[in-house]
Amino acid sequence: MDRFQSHDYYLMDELLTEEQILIREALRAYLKKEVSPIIEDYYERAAFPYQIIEGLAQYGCFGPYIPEEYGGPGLDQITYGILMQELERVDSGVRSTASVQSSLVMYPIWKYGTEEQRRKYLPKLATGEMMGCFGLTEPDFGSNPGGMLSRFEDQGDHYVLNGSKMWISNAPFADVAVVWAKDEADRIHGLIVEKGMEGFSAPEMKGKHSLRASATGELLFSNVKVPKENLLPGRSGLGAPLSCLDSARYGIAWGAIGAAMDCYDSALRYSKERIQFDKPIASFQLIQKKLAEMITEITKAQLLTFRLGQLRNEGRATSAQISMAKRNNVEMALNICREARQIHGAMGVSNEYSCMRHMANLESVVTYEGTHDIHLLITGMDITGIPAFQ
Ligand code: TGC
Ligand code: FAD
Repeated sequence: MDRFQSHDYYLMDELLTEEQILIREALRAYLKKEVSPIIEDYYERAAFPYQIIEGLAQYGCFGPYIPEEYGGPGLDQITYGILMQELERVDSGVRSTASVQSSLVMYPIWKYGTEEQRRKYLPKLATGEMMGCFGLTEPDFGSNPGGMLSRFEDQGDHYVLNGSKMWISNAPFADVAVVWAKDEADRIHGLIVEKGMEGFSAPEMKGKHSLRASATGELLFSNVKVPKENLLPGRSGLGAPLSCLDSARYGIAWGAIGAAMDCYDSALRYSKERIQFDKPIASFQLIQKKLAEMITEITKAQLLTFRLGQLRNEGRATSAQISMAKRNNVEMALNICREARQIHGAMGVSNEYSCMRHMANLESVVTYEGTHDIHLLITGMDITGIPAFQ
């Protein structure tokens, strides 16, 4: 049973609107009823729970900030963050599916697509009738996507795409892939590749110890004919995919707090119930130190992220500010999962509690969307003006 209770130490809810709280409570109730009871089983079987797609769409998790004219709910950035936090409180893989659909598929089509592309894809992506994935990473180019080898050539009335991507969330079941590849002039562009195009396949990658309830795959392109109308014309260069990452990384900054809150809540409850040496373990100073530090770190992350949300709403958040929040919050969440796992003793390694699953999931989150160290270097570059990537 999902016994989660929210902890709001600095009364952050007072900063939210009534609508934001209603949206959060509705999603939380849905997740507690339909997703929490099944997530451990899907995680163990390394299967994606397709049946939740409809519910996630219904509660606004696919493209929360996409305007209503394109089928989205037209919500603000703080509500988008709150939704990601609720999803990741249950499982980072569930949040991943929504992050990719929203920020890495709908966002580039909305921002850089033609009006025809927006009308063709966005409404179906918002309802989950169509699912998408985002192909940037290649076998030899992860942190350095600018070196990518995937290419497309102009063949008159269409393009021909060749190359491969790996570690792509949602790839095995995606109907559309937003794929980043270079043209003959070495300039990076986004292309919308559809399932069923000849020469395109998306085999599943198996054997993950992390994010097991999320499907990950490769994208393989062998002379794939892509219609010219599938190019995203609005922006080219590495800045185009990186700007989509800004939106997804912002969602992760909120999401990671959700995983941390779940672990803290579980550890607090367990420590009051578990008796050792004739006392609840919560009465020992060492346990209190862990719990006190956890709620302090969660509260700091909540404040950082709320302010970032205000800046995003005003269009003033910088990429470097987003990097700082993603890096800080994911590390904070990982540390809290580890401490919470210890408070649960041996029970912490069992699937009766969520700490170990959250911890394993966050090992992917700390690497994808820019590794922990890449985000540190982004902050370093921002404050010194000197890039130290190479
Ligand atoms: P650099 O020369 O610094 O920049 C190239 C151009 O991009 C611009 N730019 C950005 N634009 C928008 N947003 C950002 N965040 C931007 N960062 C840079 C920059 O101004 C420049 O523009 P221009 O006009 O001068 O050309 O590029 P670099 O090659 O030195 O690389 C910089 C670095 C290392 C920071 C960047 O490559 C990077 O962020 N690497 C990490 C790669 C990454 O995050 N991959 C994520 C793949 S997708 C994923 O993981 C999804 S997981 C999904 C899930 O399941 O949730
Ligand atoms: P590398 O870039 O090879 O890095 C290896 C190590 O070297 C890291 O510790 C890194 O910090 C360090 N390093 C690299 N360069 C430097 C440097 N200049 N200075 C100091 N240290 C450095 N990608 C997508 O495109 N779409 C997706 O949907 C997607 N989903 C993913 C899902 C999962 C579960 C995972 C695990 C990954 C996913 N990724 C996706 C890929 C992810 O973005 C990459 O794994 C990530 O960007 C890091 O690339 P890499 O794994 O090749 O590591």
